[in-house]
Amino acid sequence: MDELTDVRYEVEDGLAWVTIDRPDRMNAFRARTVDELIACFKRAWADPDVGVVCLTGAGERAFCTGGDQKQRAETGDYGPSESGLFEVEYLHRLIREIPKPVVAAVNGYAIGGGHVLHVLCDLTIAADSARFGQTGPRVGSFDAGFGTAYLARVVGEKRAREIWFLCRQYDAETAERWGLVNRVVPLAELHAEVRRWAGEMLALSPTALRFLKQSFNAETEHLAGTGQLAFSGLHAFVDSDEAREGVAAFQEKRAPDFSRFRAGVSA
Ligand code: S0N
Repeated sequence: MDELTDVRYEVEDGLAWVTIDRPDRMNAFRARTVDELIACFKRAWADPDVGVVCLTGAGERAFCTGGDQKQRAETGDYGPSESGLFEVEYLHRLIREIPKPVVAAVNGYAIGGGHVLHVLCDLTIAADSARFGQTGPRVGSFDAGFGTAYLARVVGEKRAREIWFLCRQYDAETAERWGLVNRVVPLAELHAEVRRWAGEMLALSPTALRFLKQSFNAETEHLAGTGQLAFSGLHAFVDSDEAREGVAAFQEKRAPDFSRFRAGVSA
């Protein structure tokens, strides 16, 4: 990928900053954004000058608000991509597999697919203004792979189910109390705090960190199979009238009405 339009990539003293740069869409991702994020993570993986990667969002309002719902309302998908595939599942794999620590710097809303991205990062440092939550059941989507099962590892089953079943938003203090973030700082100090944490990791053995990351991942690697199943289900679900009601409601700025979909088809 030669030209970056949706993401910025900067390397600063061993730390690669990967910044989703779509503030007019609250840093929501379209297919091109995902392609660019993948290219940036691969670049950081290959670069021997990079020891730590930070994923963040441009501006002060949002880290990432998930899939671009306006694009989805316009075209029924997330727009064109290099391969023809919407590769968000591969992006999830890459955040886990890059053998260097990945820090999420959550500078605002981490919502929907954007929340899943920070959950998958090794560490999360949040601004005190950050807000966290899942919205899939409101807008006609779900991430029933790492987005649910790994989240439950992080915050516990009850809280993970609450996050998905109620689609509430949580403030940074709650997220820290729940173990969803490692540290909360004032927004103005977020960059410096990430720099400090990166500096400590950059002073350590990269090979030891690589083995440690892989050993942490090994415990939950089986969830990749669940994730594949879940994405297959999601691809079928997003074409349904039920999912379309969620997209239309978001676009029309009204509450969705899912009442007609309540009847089950089987036990
Ligand atoms: C972030 C929220 C809570 C902010 O609320 P607030 O402060 O009241 O601001 P708003 O006025 O709502 O927003 C300001 C402007 O930003 C636009 N905007 C916000 N989020 C998005 C978005 N995700 N996509 C596009 N535009 C967005 C608003 O529309 C508004 O614009 P204007 O000023 O023009 O009206 C609130 O905005 C919110 O709840 N946002 C939606 C969050 C959301 O539901 N995200 C999507 C969740 N789902 C996913 O991410 C799953 C996608 C996926 O991973 C997938 C994977 C594989 C296969 C398929 C899928 C799939 O879903 O299809």
